[in-house]
Amino acid sequence: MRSINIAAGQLGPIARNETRTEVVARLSALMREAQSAGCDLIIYPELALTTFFPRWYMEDQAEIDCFFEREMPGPQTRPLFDLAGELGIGFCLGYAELALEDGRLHRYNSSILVDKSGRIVAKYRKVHLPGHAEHEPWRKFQHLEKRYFEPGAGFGVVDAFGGVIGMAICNDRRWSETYRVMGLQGVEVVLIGYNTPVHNPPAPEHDELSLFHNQLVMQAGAYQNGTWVVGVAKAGIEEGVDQIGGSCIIAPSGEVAAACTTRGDEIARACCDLDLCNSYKRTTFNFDVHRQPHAYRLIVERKGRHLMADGTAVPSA
Ligand code: CDV
Repeated sequence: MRSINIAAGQLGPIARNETRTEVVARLSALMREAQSAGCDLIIYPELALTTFFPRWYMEDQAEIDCFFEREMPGPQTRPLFDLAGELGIGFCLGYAELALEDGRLHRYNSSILVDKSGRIVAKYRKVHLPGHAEHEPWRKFQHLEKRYFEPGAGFGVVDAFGGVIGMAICNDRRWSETYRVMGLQGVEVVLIGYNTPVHNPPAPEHDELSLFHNQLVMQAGAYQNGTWVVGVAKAGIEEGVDQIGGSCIIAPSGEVAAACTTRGDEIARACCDLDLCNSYKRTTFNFDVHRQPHAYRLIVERKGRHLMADGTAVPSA
């Protein structure tokens, strides 16, 4: 059997004044616990090294950049990589990335996959950046990801830990394309960190469904693509904002195999049988046999006209 023993490494709140060293100590404690439980890999949340700073409007770039990592590993994160190598356990870590590319600084909401020797084997930059770019004082708290980050380029997969692994971050999990693009590349485990407030300022009527929607999208993504999905929260009341927990590991059947029960630092673990993916990939969701890509080009009939996916008119036969 091909399997990966995976831990969802949920974090409770991180205060604004908590140092990287303090946070890395919390991540290390979870890593040790996961390794003693026999895990090969631990997944941490989105932006796991700091508080979720896009909840604040800031103009001072130096203040904003305090939440970003200029190198990975850097002096304060190196101990986590060293510990992974020492314990022989991999990890997936979300953080704010400051990158110098083409002679220009770029800021991304990123996650990396690190193997059991402490080496980075894949990086993902968040594609679906929710929220807004300007200060919206009517909100109880801001969600300024569109101000602080630029979007990443796509959803790749990597051969690692004996399987095909993909990453996504928070809002990405609500989009079926996220899973399908990776599903088309044969993904077997999708790793997702998130920070999701209970309260949704533009649509407060959704608040009581926050946890339900979280599970709904990840369970559907897993089942419809025959893949394991690991969703990991930064949970609890962080700087006055109540964030959902609900970290869980979902099987290719869509069933929850393991789940956290608190909103603090906690691991949930499951032995993920990768061969179980084939039971779905070779039957109900055998893409080569059953998908009809030609039919997906026609998306809507608007005002009596059929439109292509790009909004142009359907060419006449
Ligand atoms: N960090 C996120 O991407 N959060 C979004 C919300 C709620 C704005 C999410 O989809 O969970």
